[in-house]
Amino acid sequence: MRLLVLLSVLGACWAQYDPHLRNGQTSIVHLFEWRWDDIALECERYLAPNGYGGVQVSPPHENAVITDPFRPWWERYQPISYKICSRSGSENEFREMVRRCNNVGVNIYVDAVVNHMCGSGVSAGTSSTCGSYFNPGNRDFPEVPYSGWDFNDGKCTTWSGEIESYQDIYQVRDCRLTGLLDLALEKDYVRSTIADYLNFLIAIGVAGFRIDAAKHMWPGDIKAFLDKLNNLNTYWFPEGSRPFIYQEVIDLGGEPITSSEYFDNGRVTEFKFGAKLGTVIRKWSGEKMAYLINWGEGWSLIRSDRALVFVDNHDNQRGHGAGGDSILTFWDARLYKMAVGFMLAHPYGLTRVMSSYRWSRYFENGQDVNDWIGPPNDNGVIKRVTINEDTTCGNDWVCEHRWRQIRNMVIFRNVVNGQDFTNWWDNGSNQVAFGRGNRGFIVFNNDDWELSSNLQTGLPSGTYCDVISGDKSDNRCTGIEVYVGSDGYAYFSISNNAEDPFIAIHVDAKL
Ligand code: QV4
Ligand code: CA
Repeated sequence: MRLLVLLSVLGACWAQYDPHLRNGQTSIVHLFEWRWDDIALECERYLAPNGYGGVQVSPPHENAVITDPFRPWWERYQPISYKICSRSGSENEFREMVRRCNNVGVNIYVDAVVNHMCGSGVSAGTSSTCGSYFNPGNRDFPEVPYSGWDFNDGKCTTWSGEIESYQDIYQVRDCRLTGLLDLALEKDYVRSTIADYLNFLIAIGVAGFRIDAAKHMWPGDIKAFLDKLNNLNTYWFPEGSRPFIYQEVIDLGGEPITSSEYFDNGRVTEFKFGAKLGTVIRKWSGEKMAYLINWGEGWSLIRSDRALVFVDNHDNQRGHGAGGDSILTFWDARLYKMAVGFMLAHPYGLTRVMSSYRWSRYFENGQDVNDWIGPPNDNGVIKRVTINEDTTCGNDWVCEHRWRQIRNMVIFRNVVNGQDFTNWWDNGSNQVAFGRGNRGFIVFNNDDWELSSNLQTGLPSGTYCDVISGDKSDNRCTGIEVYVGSDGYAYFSISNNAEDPFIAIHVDAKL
């Protein structure tokens, strides 16, 4: 009996850190701005068959409709009610998406925007994705309802009412982030209203939440509404499953607010991951891949079991939020695939793959003035995700998650799940290799000359298909073949001019 109690306590203490991935999946994908009907299709036709464990969806609540500039992606971060009604679809379409994705073992995580409502400068009226009336001027959001009592106006100490310094922890929490009306989360009414919204989503079947702008809420206030959340829907999840929580906290150091303040609530986004890895892969500031031998906590990243990691996200791929110029994105495709490959092969953190849309960047003084451009659309209606013959996406959807190199590394991570980081090798520069126990091995050449080495892979002998240059199909390799001898050694030759200068092999891609 004592053991059962211990196990149940252990289970509980893992609760909010556990994404509830099923069938051994290890990654989630952010289908940024996708419509609910397209996500349902993608779960069934692509994500489940290729080992993706879940989808982070764009905010599903009703938001302000911004027409100047025309329908920017960021209008969705300006809630005006918690009705499930947005450019991605209606409540019924949202329900259908959750049902179909859950039924094929792909979880849905909702981007919860609960620190604020819309911008203080937005005009009153019914210009909203569901036509609800709202009046920011007098803090009137009747569809929730929220009124003046529910905002932080009186509490903020800056004359502008906005955050003016990130060195002041009170401003960061109690003032408006870029003019967004800041909710009074110390009030039980506000906490309960937020919990009602999230519980509504939990009842539908979602598996957890990204907590937007978590840095702008007191950790204790977040805990207060999380404690009001129900367990997950037992139609899909085991009895007693707690919602998975990952909080958006940008902590690159240098500010009084730190990620660890939020660890009790759940995982935290680790923005240092993409910023530092981008610097290494770009070989800036004297960084080189040989230094990655102690990647993870060794590079002062947060504890792996509290980290949600990514190479880029929807903000910093377009210069918003944090990470700066070192962030690699789909625009830097060759280096980006190496960075995502490294992220997925390395044991650190819970991994999130970004899936974007293309927009017409236009730089003035180094700044993309088109950073606001929203998803591909026909006069505001988000375009369907069309799938080409070669399995890529049309209609300007980038679908990084469908790139062979990335899709195959998501599978690689599943195959090596639980295996130790082993057999590190480097040439003292930018040629490195490492294994995951006896189930996978990866080699990178980011130097300006050929890699030609015999390396200890730790793998059983046999012929392996490189899953970067091709696939294993009908028991043959469509790309490079690698022969591992009985001593575990294999010869690797990687030209620095290769389309993708890295090779990855694993036991499920062995002939
Ligand atoms: C402007 C002025 C304000 C003025 C206000 C009046 O800047 O001074 O008071 O008008 O209304 C958009 C506009 C911004 C505008 C604001 C409010 O860009 O100019 O303010 O709306 O009208 C996204 C975008 C923001 C966008 C916001 C709301 O990045 O540009 O603001 O959505 O539409 C910090 C935080 C971090 C945050 C990151 C961007 O610590 O939490 O900044 N990241 C998350 C999301 C992000 C989102 C928000 C938070 C807000 O990932 O996408 O911001 O929900 O680092
Ligand atoms: Ca706040």
